[in-house]
Amino acid sequence: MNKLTFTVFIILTASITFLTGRSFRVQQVPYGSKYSCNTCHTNGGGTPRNPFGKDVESRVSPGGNETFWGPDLAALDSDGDGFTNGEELQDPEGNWKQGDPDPGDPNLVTHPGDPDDHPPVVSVKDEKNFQNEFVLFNNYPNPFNPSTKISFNIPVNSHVTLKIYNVKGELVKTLADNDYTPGTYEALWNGRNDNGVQVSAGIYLYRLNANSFTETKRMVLLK
Ligand SMILES: [Ca+2]
Ligand SMILES: [Ca+2]
Repeated sequence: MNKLTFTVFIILTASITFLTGRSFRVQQVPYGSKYSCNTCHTNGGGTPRNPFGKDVESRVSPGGNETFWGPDLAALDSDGDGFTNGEELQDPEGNWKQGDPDPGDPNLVTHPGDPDDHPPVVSVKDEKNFQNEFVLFNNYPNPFNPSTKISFNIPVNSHVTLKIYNVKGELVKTLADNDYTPGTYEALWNGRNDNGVQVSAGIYLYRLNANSFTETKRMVLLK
């Protein structure tokens, strides 16, 4: 084999390895094709693997035919933002299988490899809890670590703010500041402030303002 043939052989081998390596991985996580390697890499294909990409990579065996996605990978919080990989990819239980339609709402899909990107306030169909009045529900779980869910109900179109304060009354995090149609909504708080910094353990207050309705409740972030 002369030098040129050898060089072409190496390039071809590397390309095939690269392409197959990328494609089989992204097809085995929900929304893999939509976001391609952006769910596995810090800044798109070719850049270093992010924490989620490393967790996926740890499941690669020779041949790469194993199923990556499942309840155990969905239950991990690879990027440490307080939301599980399943919550970020709209498949909390990790039930999605290769070949299924992508789960959940594409607009709500967030990035399991990026601690600054996580699920926003979502509308939840909750016939049992829906009431024809403003309600701020107790957060769950409480006490909590690392994350908790805060739900509210609004009976009419409302401008809603949902904010978290420390016991000194200082604003820690704005979870919602938007117009919402009647319904029940759920926000997740991951114990980080508006700058993405993990806050210390202790008592926090969450306040809902919706039109003229205001209510404040307490919750406890554990160490
Ligand atoms: Ca996460
Ligand atoms: Ca994330």
